[in-house]
Amino acid sequence: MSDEEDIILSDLSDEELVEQMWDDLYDGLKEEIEEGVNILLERGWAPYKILTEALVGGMTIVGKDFRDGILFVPEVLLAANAMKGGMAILKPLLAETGAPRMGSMVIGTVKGDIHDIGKNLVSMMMEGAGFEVVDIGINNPVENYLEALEEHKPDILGMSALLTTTMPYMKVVIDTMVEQGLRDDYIVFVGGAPLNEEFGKAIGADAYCRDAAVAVEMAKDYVQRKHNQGVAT
Ligand code: B1M
Repeated sequence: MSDEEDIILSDLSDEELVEQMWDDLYDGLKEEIEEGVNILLERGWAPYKILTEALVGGMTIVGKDFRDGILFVPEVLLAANAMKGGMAILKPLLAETGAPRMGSMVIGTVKGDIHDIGKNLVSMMMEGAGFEVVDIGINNPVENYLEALEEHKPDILGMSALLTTTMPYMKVVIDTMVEQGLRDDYIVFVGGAPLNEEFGKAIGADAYCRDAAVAVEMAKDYVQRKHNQGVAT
Protein backbone atom coordinates (compact mmCIF):
# COMPACT_ATOMS: atom_id res chain seq x y z
CA MET A 1 0.00 0.00 0.00
CA SER A 2 2.77 2.44 0.95
CA ASP A 3 4.48 1.52 -2.34
CA GLU A 4 1.40 2.73 -4.19
CA GLU A 5 1.35 5.98 -2.27
CA ASP A 6 4.96 6.59 -3.21
CA ILE A 7 4.40 6.41 -6.95
CA ILE A 8 5.31 9.66 -8.68
CA LEU A 9 3.31 9.65 -11.88
CA SER A 10 5.65 11.96 -13.77
CA ASP A 11 8.55 9.54 -13.21
CA LEU A 12 6.79 6.75 -15.08
CA SER A 13 7.29 5.94 -18.75
CA ASP A 14 4.25 6.47 -21.01
CA GLU A 15 3.36 2.80 -20.91
CA GLU A 16 3.74 2.54 -17.14
CA LEU A 17 1.76 5.72 -16.66
CA VAL A 18 -1.16 4.45 -18.73
CA GLU A 19 -1.20 1.20 -16.74
CA GLN A 20 -1.05 3.18 -13.50
CA MET A 21 -3.98 5.29 -14.73
CA TRP A 22 -5.99 2.12 -15.34
CA ASP A 23 -5.29 1.17 -11.70
CA ASP A 24 -6.15 4.67 -10.50
CA LEU A 25 -9.39 4.70 -12.49
CA TYR A 26 -10.22 1.31 -11.02
CA ASP A 27 -9.63 2.77 -7.56
CA GLY A 28 -11.69 5.86 -8.36
CA LEU A 29 -8.79 8.28 -7.81
CA LYS A 30 -10.00 11.38 -9.62
CA GLU A 31 -7.06 13.66 -8.78
CA GLU A 32 -4.54 11.08 -9.94
CA ILE A 33 -6.45 10.61 -13.18
CA GLU A 34 -6.46 14.36 -13.75
CA GLU A 35 -2.73 14.51 -13.05
CA GLY A 36 -2.10 11.59 -15.41
CA VAL A 37 -4.08 13.26 -18.20
CA ASN A 38 -2.11 16.49 -17.74
CA ILE A 39 1.21 14.64 -17.82
CA LEU A 40 0.29 12.84 -21.04
CA LEU A 41 -0.79 16.15 -22.58
CA GLU A 42 2.54 17.71 -21.58
CA ARG A 43 4.27 14.78 -23.24
CA GLY A 44 2.50 15.62 -26.48
CA TRP A 45 -0.17 12.93 -26.49
CA ALA A 46 -3.20 13.80 -28.61
CA PRO A 47 -6.37 14.27 -26.50
CA TYR A 48 -8.17 11.52 -28.41
CA LYS A 49 -5.35 9.05 -27.75
CA ILE A 50 -5.49 9.83 -24.02
CA LEU A 51 -9.26 9.42 -24.06
CA THR A 52 -9.26 6.04 -25.76
CA GLU A 53 -6.10 4.45 -24.38
CA ALA A 54 -5.89 5.74 -20.82
CA LEU A 55 -9.53 6.47 -19.92
CA VAL A 56 -11.74 4.17 -22.01
CA GLY A 57 -9.08 1.44 -21.65
CA GLY A 58 -9.32 1.74 -17.87
CA MET A 59 -13.11 1.77 -17.88
CA THR A 60 -13.13 -1.47 -19.90
CA ILE A 61 -11.28 -3.19 -17.06
CA VAL A 62 -13.75 -1.74 -14.54
CA GLY A 63 -16.62 -3.05 -16.71
CA LYS A 64 -15.25 -6.59 -16.72
CA ASP A 65 -14.89 -6.73 -12.95
CA PHE A 66 -18.32 -5.13 -12.50
CA ARG A 67 -19.79 -7.86 -14.70
CA ASP A 68 -17.96 -10.56 -12.74
CA GLY A 69 -19.17 -9.29 -9.36
CA ILE A 70 -15.72 -8.15 -8.23
CA LEU A 71 -16.67 -4.46 -8.25
CA PHE A 72 -20.02 -3.04 -7.13
CA VAL A 73 -22.05 0.10 -7.90
CA PRO A 74 -20.34 2.42 -5.35
CA GLU A 75 -16.86 1.57 -6.65
CA VAL A 76 -17.98 1.90 -10.27
CA LEU A 77 -19.51 5.29 -9.49
CA LEU A 78 -16.16 6.44 -8.14
CA ALA A 79 -14.43 5.13 -11.26
CA ALA A 80 -16.99 6.99 -13.41
CA ASN A 81 -16.36 10.16 -11.41
CA ALA A 82 -12.60 9.83 -11.93
CA MET A 83 -13.16 9.27 -15.65
CA LYS A 84 -15.32 12.38 -15.85
CA GLY A 85 -12.52 14.37 -14.19
CA GLY A 86 -10.16 13.31 -16.97
CA MET A 87 -12.77 13.95 -19.66
CA ALA A 88 -13.39 17.47 -18.37
CA ILE A 89 -9.73 18.36 -19.04
CA LEU A 90 -9.89 16.92 -22.55
CA LYS A 91 -13.25 18.38 -23.51
CA PRO A 92 -12.11 21.90 -24.47
CA LEU A 93 -9.12 20.48 -26.30
CA LEU A 94 -11.27 18.16 -28.37
CA ALA A 95 -13.67 20.98 -29.12
CA GLU A 96 -10.90 23.37 -30.14
CA THR A 97 -10.17 21.94 -33.58
CA GLY A 98 -11.58 24.96 -35.38
CA ALA A 99 -13.59 22.61 -37.59
CA PRO A 100 -16.22 24.34 -39.72
CA ARG A 101 -19.82 24.00 -38.52
CA MET A 102 -21.01 20.65 -39.82
CA GLY A 103 -24.57 20.30 -38.51
CA SER A 104 -26.42 19.69 -35.29
CA MET A 105 -27.47 16.84 -33.03
CA VAL A 106 -29.76 16.28 -30.07
CA ILE A 107 -28.50 13.41 -27.92
CA GLY A 108 -29.77 11.70 -24.78
CA THR A 109 -29.79 8.43 -22.87
CA VAL A 110 -33.13 6.62 -22.96
CA LYS A 111 -35.71 6.20 -20.22
CA GLY A 112 -34.69 3.92 -17.36
CA ASP A 113 -30.99 4.32 -18.11
CA ILE A 114 -28.61 6.62 -16.24
CA HIS A 115 -25.33 5.73 -17.97
CA ASP A 116 -23.90 8.90 -19.49
CA ILE A 117 -20.15 8.53 -20.00
CA GLY A 118 -20.41 7.15 -23.54
CA LYS A 119 -23.02 9.74 -24.49
CA ASN A 120 -20.84 12.53 -23.09
CA LEU A 121 -17.89 11.23 -25.04
CA VAL A 122 -19.91 11.18 -28.26
CA SER A 123 -21.04 14.77 -27.55
CA MET A 124 -17.45 15.89 -26.99
CA MET A 125 -16.20 14.29 -30.17
CA MET A 126 -19.09 15.62 -32.21
CA GLU A 127 -18.48 19.14 -30.91
CA GLY A 128 -14.81 18.72 -31.73
CA ALA A 129 -15.77 17.81 -35.29
CA GLY A 130 -17.84 21.00 -35.66
CA PHE A 131 -21.33 19.79 -34.74
CA GLU A 132 -23.57 21.77 -32.46
CA VAL A 133 -24.76 19.35 -29.77
CA VAL A 134 -27.76 19.65 -27.47
CA ASP A 135 -27.38 17.08 -24.70
CA ILE A 136 -30.68 16.30 -22.99
CA GLY A 137 -29.10 14.09 -20.35
CA ILE A 138 -30.20 10.72 -19.01
CA ASN A 139 -33.42 8.80 -18.38
CA ASN A 140 -35.36 10.45 -21.20
CA PRO A 141 -38.93 9.46 -21.98
CA VAL A 142 -40.09 9.85 -25.58
CA GLU A 143 -41.66 13.24 -24.77
CA ASN A 144 -38.25 14.73 -23.96
CA TYR A 145 -36.83 13.67 -27.31
CA LEU A 146 -39.82 15.05 -29.19
CA GLU A 147 -39.68 18.37 -27.33
CA ALA A 148 -35.96 18.72 -28.04
CA LEU A 149 -36.47 17.92 -31.72
CA GLU A 150 -39.25 20.47 -31.95
CA GLU A 151 -37.21 23.12 -30.15
CA HIS A 152 -33.80 22.63 -31.77
CA LYS A 153 -34.63 21.10 -35.17
CA PRO A 154 -31.30 19.24 -35.34
CA ASP A 155 -30.03 17.24 -38.31
CA ILE A 156 -29.47 14.20 -36.10
CA LEU A 157 -31.18 12.55 -33.15
CA GLY A 158 -28.73 10.41 -31.14
CA MET A 159 -29.86 7.91 -28.51
CA SER A 160 -27.71 6.02 -26.06
CA ALA A 161 -28.55 2.89 -24.03
CA LEU A 162 -26.22 0.74 -21.96
CA LEU A 163 -28.66 -1.84 -20.66
CA THR A 164 -30.31 -4.70 -22.50
CA THR A 165 -33.48 -3.75 -20.62
CA THR A 166 -33.47 -0.13 -21.85
CA MET A 167 -32.31 -0.52 -25.44
CA PRO A 168 -35.82 -1.56 -26.67
CA TYR A 169 -37.01 1.92 -25.63
CA MET A 170 -35.18 3.32 -28.64
CA LYS A 171 -37.80 1.63 -30.79
CA VAL A 172 -40.55 3.34 -28.78
CA VAL A 173 -39.00 6.70 -29.67
CA ILE A 174 -38.58 5.84 -33.35
CA ASP A 175 -42.10 4.37 -33.61
CA THR A 176 -43.54 7.50 -32.06
CA MET A 177 -41.63 9.62 -34.57
CA VAL A 178 -43.12 7.50 -37.36
CA GLU A 179 -46.64 7.83 -35.91
CA GLN A 180 -46.27 11.59 -35.73
CA GLY A 181 -44.91 11.82 -39.28
CA LEU A 182 -41.54 13.12 -38.04
CA ARG A 183 -39.28 10.19 -38.72
CA ASP A 184 -38.06 11.31 -42.14
CA ASP A 185 -37.20 14.79 -40.91
CA TYR A 186 -34.26 13.53 -38.88
CA ILE A 187 -31.25 11.26 -39.15
CA VAL A 188 -31.46 8.81 -36.23
CA PHE A 189 -28.30 7.31 -34.74
CA VAL A 190 -28.18 4.84 -31.88
CA GLY A 191 -25.27 3.63 -29.76
CA GLY A 192 -24.28 1.89 -26.55
CA ALA A 193 -22.35 -1.21 -25.56
CA PRO A 194 -25.14 -3.84 -25.82
CA LEU A 195 -26.33 -2.70 -29.28
CA ASN A 196 -25.21 -3.90 -32.67
CA GLU A 197 -25.84 -3.09 -36.29
CA GLU A 198 -28.62 -5.64 -36.62
CA PHE A 199 -30.49 -4.10 -33.69
CA GLY A 200 -30.09 -0.64 -35.18
CA LYS A 201 -31.61 -1.82 -38.46
CA ALA A 202 -34.38 -3.77 -36.74
CA ILE A 203 -35.66 -0.75 -34.83
CA GLY A 204 -35.50 1.54 -37.85
CA ALA A 205 -32.49 3.72 -36.95
CA ASP A 206 -30.40 5.13 -39.77
CA ALA A 207 -27.18 3.91 -38.21
CA TYR A 208 -25.71 2.11 -35.24
CA CYS A 209 -22.50 3.80 -34.05
CA ARG A 210 -20.02 1.45 -32.40
CA ASP A 211 -18.08 4.29 -30.79
CA ALA A 212 -17.69 8.05 -30.73
CA ALA A 213 -15.29 8.14 -33.68
CA VAL A 214 -17.74 6.13 -35.79
CA ALA A 215 -20.55 8.48 -34.71
CA VAL A 216 -18.55 11.45 -36.02
CA GLU A 217 -17.77 9.76 -39.34
CA MET A 218 -21.38 8.64 -39.81
CA ALA A 219 -22.64 12.10 -38.89
CA LYS A 220 -20.43 13.81 -41.47
CA ASP A 221 -21.47 11.32 -44.09
CA TYR A 222 -25.22 11.45 -43.43
CA VAL A 223 -25.41 15.22 -43.02
CA GLN A 224 -23.50 15.69 -46.26
CA ARG A 225 -25.94 13.36 -48.02
CA LYS A 226 -28.94 15.11 -46.45
CA HIS A 227 -27.68 18.49 -47.63
CA ASN A 228 -26.95 17.15 -51.11
CA GLN A 229 -30.49 15.76 -51.30
CA GLY A 230 -31.78 19.15 -50.22
CA VAL A 231 -29.91 20.76 -53.11
CA ALA A 232 -31.14 18.15 -55.59
CA THR A 233 -34.84 18.56 -54.79
CO1 B1M B 1 -23.67 -0.02 -15.32
N1 B1M B 1 -23.88 -1.64 -16.38
N2 B1M B 1 -25.26 -0.48 -14.29
N3 B1M B 1 -23.19 1.50 -14.23
N4 B1M B 1 -22.01 0.00 -16.23
C1 B1M B 1 -22.97 -1.82 -17.51
C2 B1M B 1 -23.56 -1.22 -18.79
C3 B1M B 1 -22.85 -3.40 -17.58
C4 B1M B 1 -22.52 -3.94 -18.99
C5 B1M B 1 -21.84 -3.86 -16.52
C6 B1M B 1 -21.60 -5.34 -16.56
O1 B1M B 1 -22.38 -6.10 -16.04
N5 B1M B 1 -20.52 -5.74 -17.17
C7 B1M B 1 -24.28 -3.84 -17.07
C8 B1M B 1 -25.35 -4.01 -18.15
C9 B1M B 1 -25.70 -5.46 -18.39
C10 B1M B 1 -26.73 -5.60 -19.43
O2 B1M B 1 -27.66 -4.86 -19.55
N6 B1M B 1 -26.55 -6.63 -20.23
C11 B1M B 1 -24.60 -2.73 -16.11
C12 B1M B 1 -25.57 -2.80 -15.07
C13 B1M B 1 -26.21 -4.17 -14.87
C14 B1M B 1 -25.90 -1.70 -14.25
C15 B1M B 1 -26.95 -1.66 -13.12
C16 B1M B 1 -28.28 -2.38 -13.43
C17 B1M B 1 -26.26 -2.23 -11.86
C18 B1M B 1 -27.13 -2.34 -10.65
O3 B1M B 1 -27.71 -1.39 -10.21
N7 B1M B 1 -27.22 -3.54 -10.17
C19 B1M B 1 -27.15 -0.14 -12.93
C20 B1M B 1 -28.27 0.41 -13.83
C21 B1M B 1 -28.56 1.86 -13.59
C22 B1M B 1 -29.50 2.42 -14.65
O4 B1M B 1 -29.05 2.90 -15.68
N8 B1M B 1 -30.79 2.36 -14.40
C23 B1M B 1 -25.82 0.36 -13.37
C24 B1M B 1 -25.22 1.52 -12.85
C25 B1M B 1 -23.99 2.00 -13.22
C26 B1M B 1 -23.28 3.17 -12.54
C27 B1M B 1 -24.26 4.28 -12.12
C28 B1M B 1 -22.58 2.65 -11.33
C29 B1M B 1 -22.21 3.58 -13.60
C30 B1M B 1 -22.70 4.69 -14.58
C31 B1M B 1 -22.12 6.04 -14.25
C32 B1M B 1 -22.34 7.00 -15.38
O5 B1M B 1 -22.49 6.66 -16.55
N9 B1M B 1 -22.38 8.26 -14.99
C33 B1M B 1 -22.10 2.29 -14.42
C34 B1M B 1 -21.00 2.03 -15.31
C35 B1M B 1 -19.87 3.02 -15.31
C36 B1M B 1 -20.98 0.87 -16.14
C37 B1M B 1 -19.81 0.34 -17.00
C38 B1M B 1 -18.80 -0.28 -16.07
C39 B1M B 1 -19.09 1.32 -17.89
C40 B1M B 1 -19.98 2.09 -18.87
C41 B1M B 1 -19.12 3.16 -19.49
O6 B1M B 1 -19.16 4.30 -19.08
N10 B1M B 1 -18.26 2.76 -20.46
C42 B1M B 1 -20.57 -0.71 -17.91
C43 B1M B 1 -19.71 -1.86 -18.38
C44 B1M B 1 -19.34 -1.75 -19.85
O7 B1M B 1 -19.95 -1.07 -20.62
N11 B1M B 1 -18.34 -2.48 -20.22
C45 B1M B 1 -21.83 -0.97 -17.16
C46 B1M B 1 -17.31 3.65 -21.11
C47 B1M B 1 -17.98 4.37 -22.28
C48 B1M B 1 -16.97 5.26 -22.96
O8 B1M B 1 -18.41 3.38 -23.19
O9 B1M B 1 -20.86 3.76 -22.68
O10 B1M B 1 -20.14 1.88 -24.23
P1 B1M B 1 -19.92 3.25 -23.70
O11 B1M B 1 -20.00 4.28 -24.91
C49 B1M B 1 -19.30 4.12 -26.13
C50 B1M B 1 -20.10 3.34 -27.19
O12 B1M B 1 -21.01 2.41 -26.67
C51 B1M B 1 -20.71 4.40 -28.04
O13 B1M B 1 -19.72 5.41 -28.02
C52 B1M B 1 -19.18 5.51 -26.71
C53 B1M B 1 -17.80 6.07 -26.79
O14 B1M B 1 -16.94 5.34 -27.64
N12 B1M B 1 -21.98 5.04 -27.66
C54 B1M B 1 -22.70 5.76 -28.55
C55 B1M B 1 -22.63 5.10 -26.48
N13 B1M B 1 -23.72 5.83 -26.57
C56 B1M B 1 -23.79 6.27 -27.84
C57 B1M B 1 -24.76 7.06 -28.47
C58 B1M B 1 -24.58 7.35 -29.80
C59 B1M B 1 -23.47 6.85 -30.50
C60 B1M B 1 -22.51 6.05 -29.89
O15 B1M B 1 -25.52 8.12 -30.38
C61 B1M B 1 -25.31 8.65 -31.59
